[in-house]
Parts: sequence; structure tokens; C-alpha cells
Amino acid sequence: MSDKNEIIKEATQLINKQLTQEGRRRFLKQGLTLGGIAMLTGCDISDSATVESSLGKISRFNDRIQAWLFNGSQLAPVYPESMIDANFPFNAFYGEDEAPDINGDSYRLELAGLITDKRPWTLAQLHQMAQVSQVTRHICVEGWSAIGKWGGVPFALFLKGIGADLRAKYVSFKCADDYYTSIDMATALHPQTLIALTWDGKVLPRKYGYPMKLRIPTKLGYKNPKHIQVIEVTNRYPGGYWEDQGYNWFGGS
Ligand SMILES: Nc1nc2c(c(=O)[nH]1)N[C@H]1C(S)=C(S)[C@@H](COP(=O)(O)O)O[C@H]1N2
Ligand SMILES: [Mo]
Repeated sequence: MSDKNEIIKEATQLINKQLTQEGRRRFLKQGLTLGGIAMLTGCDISDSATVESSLGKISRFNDRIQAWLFNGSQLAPVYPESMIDANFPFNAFYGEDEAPDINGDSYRLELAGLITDKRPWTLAQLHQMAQVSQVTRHICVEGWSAIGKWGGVPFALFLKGIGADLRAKYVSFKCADDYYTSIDMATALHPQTLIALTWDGKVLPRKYGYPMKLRIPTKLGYKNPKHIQVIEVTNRYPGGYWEDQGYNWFGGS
């Protein structure tokens, strides 16, 4: 993970490369905000490619600040069962009828990248591991949040069991519906990050990610992949479906 000096060095380089003298003065006064970016960069605001690339660099820089601030042992809030939302929303980049319809018997979870034991997993094998459950709030950037209960296998135990390289930077997920996303290793190892096999005490319903999803209460909704088919441990930045369209990669909640 990046240390403080590396981040400060990177910030200095970014500021020197991208900002005019006036911009640099404003930066020192106001801090690096997205709102001020048009004034800060030396580029013409009508040159959208340059603006996009500056914003992209700042978003990637913010990822590193967030990763550095992330405390791997600080827990997301948990709630009493009485607060569970009866009408938990469905969300995906398509409608509810189009959610993948996966056969649990033939399903195999594939493993790739920096992992010692890459044998695929059946659903039954996942159910044989020790199960926990938690009631947490799911927050979607589209403007809703809801409390739900998910049960399954702590992801850290799974990663250790398969001999994943725990010093690798990223864990990435490919889903049955062409969705993909990725998380930092500190979040993967967080005690509340779960391979979720149940929702509200029932087999995980199709619309919520059957046969399994990753439930990460320290991250926004789009960082919680449903219908996972492949898990890869890697040092190469994997991006994500929404992240590659400009959503912030770290996506903490
Ligand atoms: N495979 C897959 N996972 C996904 C998505 C998706 O479209 N496909 N959408 C994400 C978004 S933006 C949200 S808010 C949550 C919604 O999860 P839910 O349907 O369980 O509420 O799933 C996330 N994971
Ligand atoms: Mo979302």
C-alpha cells in the first residue's frame, strides 16, 4: 500500500505538471476540489479530453488517499433485524427480468491470478465453510440506501484458504452478466467483507446475485458484485464497469 511520502510526492508532481501558477496559488488556498478544477488546470475548459484526463488523474489520486485513510479494522455500522427493509431494492445496469438465471448445480466459481490453489469451487463447497451473517446498510450512488441481512463466508478466510497472495494490490471480480469490479486487498481482508450466499436468511435470490455475491458494507453499492463467476488476485489495475465510466474506483461508503 502507498505510504505517506509516496502520496505527497505524487501530489507534488501532479500539481507541478497540471496547474498554472494561478492554479497553484488557488490550490494552496482552497485545496484540490473537483469544483475548482476548471480554474486550477491550465487547459481550456472546452478541451474536454484534457479536462477528462485531469479529472481521471485526480480521481485515481483520491483512490490512493482513501486507501491510505482506510482503516482495515474499523467496522461499518450494523443494525437490529427490526430495521431490515422489507422492500429491498433491486439494481443493475438492466431490468430485473434480465438478471442471469444460473444453475446452482453446474455453477463453478473460477479462481485466477496470484493464488496457490486455483481449483474451481462448487456451491456446496462454499456452503460447507463456517457461515456468519450481518445486518448492514447498502448505499447506492443513484440516491437510495437500504438495510439488509446477508449471510455467508468471511472473504478473508476464503482468500487465506486458497493461498491468495495477500500482499497483492487488487482482487477483481467477473460476473455472469458482464459486470465487473475490483477492490483493494485491505478491503478484501476486512472482517465484514463476505462471500454472501443468503439474503434475509433465504438462499440468495436471483435478483440479488444468485448463486453468490460479495457483500462489502464499507463500500458503495457498485463495488458489491453479484453473480460472481471469476475471482482474480492481481497487481494490475483491473477497473470496473462503472469505474471505467468515471465512478471513483475506491468507492468507500
Ligand atoms: N453483477 C452485477 N453486480 C452488480 C450490479 C450489476 O449491474 N451487475 N450493480 C451494482 C449496483 S450499482 C448496485 S446498487 C448493487 C445492487 O444490488 P441489489 O440488486 O442487491 O440491491 O449491485 C451492484 N452489483
Ligand atoms: Mo448502485
